[in-house]
Amino acid sequence: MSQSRHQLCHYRECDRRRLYRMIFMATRIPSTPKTPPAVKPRRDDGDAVVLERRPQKTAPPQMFQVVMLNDDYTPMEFVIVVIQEFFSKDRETATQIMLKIHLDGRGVCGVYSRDLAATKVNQVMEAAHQAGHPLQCVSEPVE
Ligand code: TYC
Repeated sequence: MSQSRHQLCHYRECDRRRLYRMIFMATRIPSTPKTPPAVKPRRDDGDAVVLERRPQKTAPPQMFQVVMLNDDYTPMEFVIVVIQEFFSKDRETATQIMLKIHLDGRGVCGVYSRDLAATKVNQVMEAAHQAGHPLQCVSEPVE
């Protein structure tokens, strides 16, 4: 092989290797970047500690149950109608609640926000008063 022909072969070989290397580099799956370590509270000068701010969690509002009380005089039918009207219950549910109150002395008619529970109590007491019945009902915070 002549000198120039030998050199040409050498260049071709070099080119081929470079090409293979380029293909190898171009098709390589890139390594995933490492996530930075979690930031710890810094202790810089003396006792000073820098705390991270956390999103504040708001407690759900306190709910109130409207409890109706039993008495010996208010007619059962009146109580059923009141529960249907002011607590949006169907007749069957209202009857079950009335019977529970009659047997246990008290029963929950519904659970509401503080203001709505107070309104329900006023509506029931007003309706009972208008009809001349001693029906009582109260609102109390749910545990
Ligand atoms: N105890 C009443 C009666 O026998 C009926 C009644 C039920 C009254 C529920 C009040 O909240 C009440 N007529």
